[in-house]
Amino acid sequence: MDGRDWSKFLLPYEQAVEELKIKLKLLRSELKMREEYSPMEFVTGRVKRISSILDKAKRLNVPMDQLETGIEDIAGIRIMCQFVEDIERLAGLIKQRHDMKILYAKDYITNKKESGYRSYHIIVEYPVQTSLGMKPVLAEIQIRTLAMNFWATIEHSLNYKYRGDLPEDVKERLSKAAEAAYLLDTEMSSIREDITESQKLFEDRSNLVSTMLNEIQELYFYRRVREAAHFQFCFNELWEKEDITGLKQLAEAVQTSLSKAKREQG
Ligand code: 0O2
Ligand code: 0O2
Repeated sequence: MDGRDWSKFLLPYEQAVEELKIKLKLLRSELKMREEYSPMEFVTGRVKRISSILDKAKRLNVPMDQLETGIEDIAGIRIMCQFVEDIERLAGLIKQRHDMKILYAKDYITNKKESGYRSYHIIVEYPVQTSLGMKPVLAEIQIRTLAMNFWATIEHSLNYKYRGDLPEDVKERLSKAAEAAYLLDTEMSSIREDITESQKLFEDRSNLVSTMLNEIQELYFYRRVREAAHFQFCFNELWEKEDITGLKQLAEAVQTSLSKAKREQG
């Protein structure tokens, strides 16, 4: 092994992880405030342990003097999302930032790994400001759903336990669990669509009601008192019965009547 000072070597990576964590957590708060929903559940980060760096360098044949370019995840950030759709949104937001340079992305969601691993990785070059000047370091940002994270965490621990040599039956069970995690994500996405759909229906219904009630008021303004009173009566009845189709038809009738009144007036 070379005689490098590991603490000094890892310092800029530690700084990169801390800064990236803060920046992404701030993005999370900003989105929550602006949109009342954040596509980000939580953010974690770590600097790879020295033993893992050495293991990986050996596995990938990276010479010791090329660790900085040969190992891309010495600084690692992980963003967890609720829904698969959030991943694309976040990746887009990260790719348009100017405080890091996007090198490339690995989409293990469209192309899951043989192990069953799914996640979206973005490799970035992040400029760390040190006392010796600016130092660019590589960092890996992993974006995944909570289900993907659950699976990956368990699989990672099992691999550690069996030192990367998983018995066939464990592999098979992990593969089934990966399938279950995928189905869970799909199911949650469809529930999400239902939620969005019902929010939209609620919004449409609210708009329909407020527009119609304003138009009935306007009819009074045009002295169509009897008509307006009739529409108001129909509205009360349909509202009571929660008859949305009836309300839509009534809204059309109110609108026609109001247009006619406006035309006749002037
Ligand atoms: P909050 O508001 O508690 O969620 P730091 O002290 O900032 O250097 P940090 O960020 O605390 O380090 O440590 P780490 O390990 O990078 O990130 C842990 C963060 O992930 C913590 O959030 C945990 O609460 C959060 N976390 C871990 N597992 C889960 C989980 O299963 N669900 C949720 N919702 N959050 C989890 P923070 O940053 O302390 O903030
Ligand atoms: P850590 O820090 O222990 O998580 P490789 O494919 O490993 O030869 P590369 O090019 O870095 O090398 O690959 P990749 O696939 O982009 O992997 C980088 C990281 O993604 C890994 O880091 C894991 O965190 C995660 N990952 C990739 N494949 C799997 C998998 O099958 N299961 C799990 N649980 N995680 C995976 P490290 O180096 O393993 O380190």
